[in-house]
Amino acid sequence: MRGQYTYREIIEQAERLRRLYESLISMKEKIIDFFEMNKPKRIYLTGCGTSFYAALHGMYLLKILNFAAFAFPASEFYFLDLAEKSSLLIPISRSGETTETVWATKKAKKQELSILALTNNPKSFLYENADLAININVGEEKSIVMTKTFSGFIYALEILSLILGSRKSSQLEELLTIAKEVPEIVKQEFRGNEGKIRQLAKKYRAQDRFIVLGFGPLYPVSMEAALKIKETSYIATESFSTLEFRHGPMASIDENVVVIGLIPRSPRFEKEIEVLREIEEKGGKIILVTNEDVKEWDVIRYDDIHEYLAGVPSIAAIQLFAYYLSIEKGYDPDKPRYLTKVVKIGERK
Ligand code: F1P
Repeated sequence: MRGQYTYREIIEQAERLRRLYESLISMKEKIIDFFEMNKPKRIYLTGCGTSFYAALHGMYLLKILNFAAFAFPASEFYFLDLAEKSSLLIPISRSGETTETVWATKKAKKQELSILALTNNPKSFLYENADLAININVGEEKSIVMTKTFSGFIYALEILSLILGSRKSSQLEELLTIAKEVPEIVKQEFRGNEGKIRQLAKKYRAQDRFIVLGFGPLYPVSMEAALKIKETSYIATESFSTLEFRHGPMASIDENVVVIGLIPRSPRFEKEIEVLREIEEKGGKIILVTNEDVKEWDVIRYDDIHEYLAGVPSIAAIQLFAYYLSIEKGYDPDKPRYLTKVVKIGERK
């Protein structure tokens, strides 16, 4: 059956993330000790494709908590020689074997950076060569497209950053406890919205332009959402940081565009919603993914959670939308054309 793996992997993420939370909490002291021992001046995060978007999400989270964090695609980290002494590298990879991520990690090791790897493969280069390796262990992903693994990576980075932050702040310690609610929120989100998401995919099956908007840590999540639609439905989907949309892209809006806003409750909620209103005035169609009670537009709503933890419920909705859109269009989301599970390119010395 077309898309059977992708579908199962999207839906089972709630259960997998529950286990991931418990496993990271059981590593709390080990993670704190690792940072205390290494005391990195800077934290670099890297990866390719979907895993790079997870790295960017992690950069926003860490920067918000006042860590000096930077994210680059693994190819850039490697070729532009971006490693610096006394830093930490967090390479992220589902396979743990992607060539550029391996190159970046090897180079960083040579330059004596410490390595904290995030992977879903404990039998990989990354896992075996890291100073501290975290197996997100969300189960094998048979689909070529990454769904539950991306959710696992961003959830792990949310928990990891809050573990580090909780040393200094009781508010962050509280948020770390609240993070436990994310898997249940995703479960309820699917329960309450799957029918609507399917309808939306039907409604927009002939659409040839989508745009996804997200702010801060949700900007890379909007990139990943756009990538999911591209990979599974072959539609050239763009993404922008929400308030950036007025600075040029607005000129391209007409009635043939669907704009998906990933906009959780936050102190800037109204400011972000205004962008969607302006898009609608110009003829654009709107889908809103939010935990707020909004009556206008097609809304995919999830239960309330702090915006710091809104990444997983936001992407989960679009993973399911991309799956149904692909099926509606007669494609197989398990095996998108031209893609392979792991990109391996000729070895460099
Ligand atoms: C990275 C990646 C995937 C993408 C594709 C090719 O893989 O770019 O994000 O979906 O299948 O590889 P990895 O380093 O996370 O294994």
